[in-house]
Amino acid sequence: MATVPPIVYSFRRCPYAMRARLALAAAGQTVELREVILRDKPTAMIAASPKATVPVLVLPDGTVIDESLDIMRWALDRNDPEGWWPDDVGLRAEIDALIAANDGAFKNALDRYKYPDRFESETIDGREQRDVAGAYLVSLDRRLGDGGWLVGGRPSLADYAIVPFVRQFAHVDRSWFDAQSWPNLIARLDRFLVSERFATIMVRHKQWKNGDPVTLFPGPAAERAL
Ligand SMILES: N[C@@H](CCC(=O)N[C@@H](CS)C(=O)NCC(=O)O)C(=O)O
Repeated sequence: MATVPPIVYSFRRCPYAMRARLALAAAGQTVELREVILRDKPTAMIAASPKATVPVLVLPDGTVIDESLDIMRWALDRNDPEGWWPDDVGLRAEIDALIAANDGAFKNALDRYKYPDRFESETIDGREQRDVAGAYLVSLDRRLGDGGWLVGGRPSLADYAIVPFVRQFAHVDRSWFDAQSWPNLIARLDRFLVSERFATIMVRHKQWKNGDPVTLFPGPAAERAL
């Protein structure tokens, strides 16, 4: 009997949804992908998770996981063939600290650098925010100098939880980003952008509507070609 896959409400360009799809792909976890347009969220998604942010994972037993990092951890707990979550407690602590800094101060500055108009109650100096975010990126660059990965000299949860946000930052002004002295970070981002994994998670899907046929993610290999 065919098993029903978990459902993921996702938005292609959302860095939180991207990191969840990265972990699902690494884990080889097939899900039903429902592409969301943020200004027109499906009722079924809001019913599952009233806070109404993407990504949202709904398991066949009705369990809802609506934080991107929790979805990554859920996928890796089930299957972690690339060893993204190491056994070493010290490495785990480093990974957690890097992600916390990304999701906290870095994302805060990134939003203000990228969308200064959205923060009407604050006086935003875009350059100042860019520099706050830049200090974190310099620290990432130093870490990447040691073999191209953030923690322990090999791919980990940290790399894939963070790189979608580095991409978002870089795309605000790619020529400025490329002119900075963070060569390891630029190289890391470029390797990610040409990777098969990135192509897998960035396949375009039309907005999901109730009653649509099921779209499975990751899809067939041919569909992933850029
Ligand atoms: N802490 C959440 C944040 C998710 C989040 O903020 N996603 C954005 C899109 S990138 C969102 O859904 N915003 C709601 C909206 O714009 O209506 C997570 O890690 O999953």
